[in-house]
Amino acid sequence: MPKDKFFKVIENKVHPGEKLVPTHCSYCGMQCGMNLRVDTKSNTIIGVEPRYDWPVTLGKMCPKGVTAYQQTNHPDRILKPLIRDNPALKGTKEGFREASWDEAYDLIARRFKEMQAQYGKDSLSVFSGVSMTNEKCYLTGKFARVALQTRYIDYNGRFCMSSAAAGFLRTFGVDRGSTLPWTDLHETDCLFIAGSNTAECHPTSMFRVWEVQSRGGYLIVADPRETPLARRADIHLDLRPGTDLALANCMVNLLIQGGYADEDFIREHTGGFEEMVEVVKEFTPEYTSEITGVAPEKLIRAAEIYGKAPEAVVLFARGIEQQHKGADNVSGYTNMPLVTGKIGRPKSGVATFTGQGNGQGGREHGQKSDLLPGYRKITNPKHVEEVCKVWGITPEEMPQPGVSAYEMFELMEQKTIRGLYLLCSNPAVSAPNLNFVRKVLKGLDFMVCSDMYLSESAEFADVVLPSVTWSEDEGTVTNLEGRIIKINKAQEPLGESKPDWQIAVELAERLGRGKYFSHLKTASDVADEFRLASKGGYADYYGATWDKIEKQDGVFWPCKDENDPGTPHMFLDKKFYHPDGKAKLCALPYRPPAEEPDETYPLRLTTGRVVYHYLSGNQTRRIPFLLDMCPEPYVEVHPETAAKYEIEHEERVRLRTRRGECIYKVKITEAIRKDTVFVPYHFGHEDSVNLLTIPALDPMSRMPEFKVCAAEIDKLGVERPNGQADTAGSKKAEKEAVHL
Ligand SMILES: Nc1nc2c(c(=O)[nH]1)N[C@H]1C(S)=C(S)[C@@H](COP(=O)(O)OP(=O)(O)OC[C@H]3O[C@@H](n4cnc5c(=O)[nH]c(N)nc54)[C@H](O)[C@@H]3O)O[C@H]1N2
Ligand SMILES: Nc1nc2c(c(=O)[nH]1)N[C@H]1C(S)=C(S)[C@@H](COP(=O)(O)OP(=O)(O)OC[C@H]3O[C@@H](n4cnc5c(=O)[nH]c(N)nc54)[C@H](O)[C@@H]3O)O[C@H]1N2
Ligand code: SF4
Ligand SMILES: [Mo]
Repeated sequence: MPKDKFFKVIENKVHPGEKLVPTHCSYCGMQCGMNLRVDTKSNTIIGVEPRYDWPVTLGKMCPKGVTAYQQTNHPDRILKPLIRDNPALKGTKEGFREASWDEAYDLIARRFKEMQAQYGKDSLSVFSGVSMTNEKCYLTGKFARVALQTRYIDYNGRFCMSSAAAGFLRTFGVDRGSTLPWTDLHETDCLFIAGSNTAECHPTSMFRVWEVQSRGGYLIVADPRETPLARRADIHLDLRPGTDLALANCMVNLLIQGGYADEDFIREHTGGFEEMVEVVKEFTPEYTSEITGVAPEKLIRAAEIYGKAPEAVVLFARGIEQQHKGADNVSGYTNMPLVTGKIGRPKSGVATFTGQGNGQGGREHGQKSDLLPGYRKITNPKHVEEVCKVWGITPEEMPQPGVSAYEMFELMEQKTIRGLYLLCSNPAVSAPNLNFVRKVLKGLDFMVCSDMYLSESAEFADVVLPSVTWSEDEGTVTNLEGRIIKINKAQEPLGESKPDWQIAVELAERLGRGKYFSHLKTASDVADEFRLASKGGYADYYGATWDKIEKQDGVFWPCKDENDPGTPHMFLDKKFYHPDGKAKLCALPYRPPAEEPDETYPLRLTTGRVVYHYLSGNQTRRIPFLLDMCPEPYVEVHPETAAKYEIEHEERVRLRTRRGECIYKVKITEAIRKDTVFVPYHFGHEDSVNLLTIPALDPMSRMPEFKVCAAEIDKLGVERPNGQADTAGSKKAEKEAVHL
């Protein structure tokens, strides 16, 4: 890849007694380049330096990145397997004892075999995550299908990227999160960003955003909150949560009305235009303003800016995707570049901000209930046959498709699923409707959790297995551009912790399925089999060898063989992946959120992130600097709304929905709509906002509607609507007094 204008050669200084191990951050999809500083005497990680030579992030990191190294030798690491003999203590931190790997494996194998003998193969389930390398994600899928022989596997990307995936698949026939490399972004003329808190969630993209404006280009932001990104925008479309589809349809309508449609492109490279026009034509600025609450003039101006820009990129993130019409929102916004022909060339296109470090690769290779490696479908006999050849099983042995992440919890309640192997995810904090999810986790016959720290979910486990951190293993991940990059090992695993691929191999042996796994002795062995398994799928990684990744600063998929340099820009030949080679313009009638405000619950609750914490917070709440900066959750309330409720800044209030209630400190801010409140979701136990969220699932992507439900605020100390006296606030105060 050519280097861009920001690239400067700055040599990293290596201090005596140290070496630098080039790698990438453990957290978000930006995958900033970093060098871990390793003390050569003790061979331990002691710090971090930015990697100025990494072309995507050029030495930039955020507060999480600069402290990420503190995870590795953290005193909270689990150093040996833990077993809990007394199931009555499930749901607490109590009752665990340290055990040997042999004892843990024997217990797991015995219980898994007993359960499958009694209730069938599908009584076991796997729930995984994508903070793992491609190799681990791949092997987790194989472990479920070949070692456990169960249909029930799904993963935390279902709560993250599944709407983007479903929307892109429908529109393009392929799901690569970005059609262009990030090194193009600052050279475009207009960024249209919807539902992304970029400055806090992908902070190292911001220098490219600012560069667009410095060059005279435009920034349009659609978000109910005035985030740091929205504050700098030329136009802030401050819509009501859950109304994006109306806004997207309006943009497309105005682009067509304004004469910005590219008729040749539409005719030659898309299908569905007429049907789409039938739907979008209703979305006049006035009608759309009624639904979204955004002033008509702003809508008109936004469409004009996007329409006039010679090059433009549409970007979005979970704000539009975590809705029960998330996939429609994705296809709706993706209609914009398709109608205007601003796609399939450098500096123009569409991208989603991939969330987790390996949110892209982790969804392509078989952790999803219906997918096999290389983005193959488990329902397609040809695909199944291709993968069976690599795995050495027969197509009859391949399990059927399972169900999505939240639906697995529903099957646990029904006792269809009785056992769980959980790795790399913390659903006791991050799943919606937690009163239900925690109850079903507690009710499982047997649960194993692999994590490097005792997470809130591990508290429900019978056996906890100590995994390594990202810095103690090697492999590849795929960043938000679709660029496959290399994570390097900087330190030997702490204590007796092991990488998840090794745990899968050893456990498969105990389950009597060793012959399918025992040849995998190193991470690189897994990589070789993984590349082969992806070969011929459309997410083809076969040519992305570790050597090539190092030489080329990463390899963009698809990369079919050793001579293929990979594919930084998608659709340069204007060929989309549907059988007719065309992209689909989608006709998407508007529908409101699953739960609209009413008299009892008059506010819209939306949830999301802050810069200092990562996801369930199980990693970042252990880092002193990050916890100091953001020690607890809060609820953002507009000053006028606060006045109406007679509540003050920093006062504790009860926030409740039809599913539960939480006590939060109030943060009064002008940066939110009057009809909306916001809570960051990174906190556990009684502080988890997911006690309140609604499990309304998108019919296509099965994504829960984390971004909108109806809520009400109660002032504490006043009588509750049901007439009972209020005690929750004083309990919290008591707890605080003890802390002090
Ligand atoms: N600091 C930090 N960075 C992270 C993460 C983290 O936990 N912390 N997690 C990573 C992961 S896995 C992910 S998925 C990404 C998430 O990255 P983002 O999607 O950017 O983060 P969120 O805070 O979930 O939501 C983004 C924005 O959506 C807005 N929003 C809420 N409802 C709506 C709506 O109905 N419509 C629109 N248009 N906007 C709405 C919110 O106000 C918020 O500003 O971040 C990644 N980066
Ligand atoms: N209300 C609300 N809820 C949300 C969201 C929201 O915006 N609002 N966002 C959703 C999104 S986008 C996401 S991505 C999910 C994320 O939800 P989770 O999957 O719960 O996210 P993490 O906190 O990353 O959980 C990963 C766990 O695995 C551990 N871990 C890290 N690396 C490894 C490894 O290599 N091996 C093993 N075995 N363990 C490891 C970590 O310590 C941590 O406990 O949350 C979703 N939930
Ligand atoms: S922006 Fe993301 S990848 Fe970069 S340092 Fe921060 S958390 Fe890590
Ligand atoms: Mo995510």
